[in-house]
Amino acid sequence: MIFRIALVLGTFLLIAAVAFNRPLFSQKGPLASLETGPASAKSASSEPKRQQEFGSFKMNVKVPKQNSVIMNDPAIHKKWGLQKSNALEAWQLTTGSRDIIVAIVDTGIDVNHPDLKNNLWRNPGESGLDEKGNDKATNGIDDDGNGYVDDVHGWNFVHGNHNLKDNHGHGTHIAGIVGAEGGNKYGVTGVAPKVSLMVLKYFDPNSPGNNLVNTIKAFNYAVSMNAHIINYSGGGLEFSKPEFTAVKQAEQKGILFVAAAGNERTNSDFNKYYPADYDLDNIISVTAINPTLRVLSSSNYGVQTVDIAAPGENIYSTLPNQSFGPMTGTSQATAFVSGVAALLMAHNRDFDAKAVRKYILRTGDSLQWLKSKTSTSKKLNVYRTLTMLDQGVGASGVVAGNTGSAEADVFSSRGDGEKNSNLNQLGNSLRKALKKKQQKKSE
Ligand SMILES: [Ca+2]
Ligand SMILES: [Ca+2]
Ligand SMILES: [Ca+2]
Repeated sequence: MIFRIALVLGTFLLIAAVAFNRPLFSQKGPLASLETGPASAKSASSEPKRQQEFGSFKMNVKVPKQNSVIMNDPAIHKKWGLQKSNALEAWQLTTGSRDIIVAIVDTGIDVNHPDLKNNLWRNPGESGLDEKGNDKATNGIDDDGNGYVDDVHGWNFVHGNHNLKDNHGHGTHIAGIVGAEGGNKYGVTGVAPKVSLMVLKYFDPNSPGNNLVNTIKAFNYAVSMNAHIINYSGGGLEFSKPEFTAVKQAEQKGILFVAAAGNERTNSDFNKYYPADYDLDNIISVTAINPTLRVLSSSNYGVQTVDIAAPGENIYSTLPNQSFGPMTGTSQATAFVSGVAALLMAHNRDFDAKAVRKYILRTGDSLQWLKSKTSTSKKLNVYRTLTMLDQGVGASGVVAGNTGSAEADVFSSRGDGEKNSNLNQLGNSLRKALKKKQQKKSE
């Protein structure tokens, strides 16, 4: 039996290691993860600490002036990852759309969290009133006939019901990075401030089962219910044919699959990690960087297998019971990329997985030291990804490709970057390819 467990660092690893004796963790041991710093230990600690974390930021609300016109969420300044990915500039172009569905395959989500509840996916077939005037979401009937009763926000594949409660915290944290509601004067904001989060619970720390089976069911659900993006931060060392098939079905439907590279601190080119390392065109494998843009020592890497780096250390996001706190790992980095993909798809509705993947991977910031860690040598840059689409003048009036000036106003976080002329060339070629595709479609 193969298990799949969410990749969270900190206390959870201890629990997982004790509870499952899973080869994945026993090989490297939980200590490796705890070494990544106090952030992870703090994040997964007891509830009061989380509340304290939330309280302290409430007393010290400082919203950078430049951001206030776009986002007014008080803790936004805690999110270094947003700054270093140039998300704030990107939001001048788009803040996302509720039409874009991101499936969060994880430990569930606190569906009552004030910073998440308005961005939850709503299954149209389980919404509204039935013939008797009862709410389809709670009438105990499988109104859309998809085999799941009252699956209005998603499904719990561990227990086979619609209770999406996150009794761990990981899933809620990931959901907030992807799409905590932006501009609601509360808490944080996700990379995609507006989005639809589909909640697919495959793992419950209190109910160990065959998590790979649950994983595959969740992927199949996301595919059949037309998610645009699947975010998955679990994984294992064993190739699984049925899992591969499920991700391939997503590929065939143009669904992007964003996968954590893993926290095994190994080279994935030699020690494969799945599903991140399946050879499919819709997968983006993500490793994690810290605020100085270095890959975490706990993160997997590989010049053939790992695609891009994104913020993953001490990431501040939503936690169950209306709380907030930091967590660390490639899970967090993965959620950043899913959020960017959601923005991109909202910005250009014709984009499928392949196009989104191409844009994200080509428009990141090149960093010398990522050459030995990723296939692209790049870290995520949300703004550049979006401005490549708007070659010319974007909604904000900023000339695309020339992102330097806009960034300098708020953050000076670019890497050594590519020359703008290269960016322009790339933009032209990508746009041509897109045009061709659109013409083909309309023929
Ligand atoms: Ca249903
Ligand atoms: Ca129903
Ligand atoms: Ca918010």
